[in-house]
Amino acid sequence: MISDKMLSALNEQVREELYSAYLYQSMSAFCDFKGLKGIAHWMDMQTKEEMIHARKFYDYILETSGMAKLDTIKAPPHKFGTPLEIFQEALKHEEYITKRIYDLVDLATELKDHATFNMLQWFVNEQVEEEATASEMIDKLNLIGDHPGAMFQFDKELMTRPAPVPPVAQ
Ligand code: OFO
Repeated sequence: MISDKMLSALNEQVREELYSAYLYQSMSAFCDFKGLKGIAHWMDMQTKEEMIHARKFYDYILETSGMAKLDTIKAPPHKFGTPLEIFQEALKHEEYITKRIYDLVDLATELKDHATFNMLQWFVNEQVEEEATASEMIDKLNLIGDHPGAMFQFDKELMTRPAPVPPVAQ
């Protein structure tokens, strides 16, 4: 049985992950509108990945006999800047999520909740990957600069991102 304090923090994280999905979907819509179909597709796949994150927390709450409480999700921004600025915003968001995951790990440690601590290790590793991916895109876009041909190629490459595969239940 999970403590009320941990349960409430995990429910809050479900909402944060759903907001992440909402944010990336909004970035996708903006990029699609601007004709950047590859980045739009990449953001679409990222949205699916965030839904998997939300589901993983949700399933864990149910598994521990907790009550999953879905709360209001705030509206994401609808206008973004250049592709470089979009990925910079994505990185900033991922750094925020990493901090939240670390806070959850700290709480699990404080409460001696070993099961939740173990579950969270998947997210600790996942956040390393999430930040690295956004950083890699920023590096590429810095190299591209305002070269339209290179941007066209970059956008085309992002079209190849496959759909994420949900992790096997632990
Ligand atoms: Fe992007 O990692 Fe979840 O929120």
